[in-house]
Amino acid sequence: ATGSSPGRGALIVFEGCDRSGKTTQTQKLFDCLVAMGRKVELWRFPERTTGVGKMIDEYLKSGNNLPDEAIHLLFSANRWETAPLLKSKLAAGVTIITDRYAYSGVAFSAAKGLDLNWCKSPDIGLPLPDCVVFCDLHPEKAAKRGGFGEERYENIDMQLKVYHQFQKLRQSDWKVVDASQSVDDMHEEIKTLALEAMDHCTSKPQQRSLW
Ligand code: 2DT
Repeated sequence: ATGSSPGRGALIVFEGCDRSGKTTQTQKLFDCLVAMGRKVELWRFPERTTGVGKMIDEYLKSGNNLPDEAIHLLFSANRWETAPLLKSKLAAGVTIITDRYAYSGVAFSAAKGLDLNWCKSPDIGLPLPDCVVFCDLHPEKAAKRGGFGEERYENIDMQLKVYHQFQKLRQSDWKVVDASQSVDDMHEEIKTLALEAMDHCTSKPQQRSLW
């Protein structure tokens, strides 16, 4: 035995507006890390398969009309219900890549007019990401990629407001990646960032929390 502990996994969060390539890039990063033999899982928020997640899914498909505050708290609860598993995976050395996290939670609700600090409060105490990759694509450009989908929020007015809120939330340590470049170039940039974050976790054993 080498005697060295494997260290904790990294929490790598992807954020950005719709059609900025988050889903493509999270999948590519996941496949690449698996091929490198790393312990890694691909997550997403909302996680629509849980009880809370099913309510969120219904809301997004406009099946129910909850007040903005109520749906905000459900999105947060959806993170909290999976947080124990998330924490234990990270502690066991599994790197978690996630397609959206609490920043989407705040950006979307604040875009609807809710107070930013109110929006942040229910997520206080969730695991702090080790790396936030912001897939930066202006919604006007995103719209040219073939239009938005059918779900609630998937329209240009909302996306512009969300983009603006993301700018407010953006912190100096965010990794802002130009999402107008090619899929492969973007992947190479992200791969480097992810590997750096994973290395860093060995020297930062303590998992910190939001915000
Ligand atoms: P997807 O299109 O990525 O499945 O997201 N959203 C997401 C919120 O309003 N609050 C949140 O906390 C999260 C995680 C963003 C579905 C939509 O849900 C929005 C788009």
